[in-house]
Amino acid sequence: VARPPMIMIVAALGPKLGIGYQGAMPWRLKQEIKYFKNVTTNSPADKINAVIMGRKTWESIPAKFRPLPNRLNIILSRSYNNTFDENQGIFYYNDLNQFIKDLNTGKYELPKPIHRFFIIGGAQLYNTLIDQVNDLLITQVENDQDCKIDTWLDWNLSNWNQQPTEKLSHFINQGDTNIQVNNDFIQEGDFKYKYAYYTRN
Ligand code: FOL
Repeated sequence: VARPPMIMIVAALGPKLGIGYQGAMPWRLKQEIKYFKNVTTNSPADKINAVIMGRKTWESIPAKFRPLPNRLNIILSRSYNNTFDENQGIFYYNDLNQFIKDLNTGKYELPKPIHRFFIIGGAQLYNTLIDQVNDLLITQVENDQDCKIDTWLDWNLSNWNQQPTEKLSHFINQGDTNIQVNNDFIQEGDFKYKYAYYTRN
């Protein structure tokens, strides 16, 4: 039976739920972004994932990396008119639920059905859409030096549970990939981080 695609959040979070500084991320973590790429791309062979982002996050992605390849890209902004750029494979929508409705009513002929929706930021989207998801793929970033942050999330994670690493591994390795994860900190420059998986209780 066909199941509706799962919607989840993927984010890298610093101390006190800090996520940004001056319109960009407060850190540049090469291995971590590879993890992001793997996790958001990986799907069973007959399906494709979708990434959903706000307009400012889209603009923060280096031009040479966007649209994020091998994923459907959905950009949200109040000023968009719910259109699809077929050549680039980019959807411009002003409402995520309208996009899901248009998918369900067969408005678009997709190359493959959608496996998972990943909400990839930024702060505005994370804060408003957390109520619509049951799974969070969180990279918990700590910094040795003090790093500047001017954007924090307003999440209350008290009703969420961190899952064991085996569950994270099972969750992200759905296709034929074998993304290695464990509970250890990874060090990159001045930062260290670990990968986590939260679900609602
Ligand atoms: N979640 C996590 N865990 N880490 C992130 O870096 C992250 N970033 C965003 C949202 N959630 C995240 C939003 N910002 C790219 C750049 C910025 C960005 C998201 C993605 C990007 O260029 N990604 C490429 C890979 C680039 C590379 O190899 O350096 C991609 O194909 O995904």
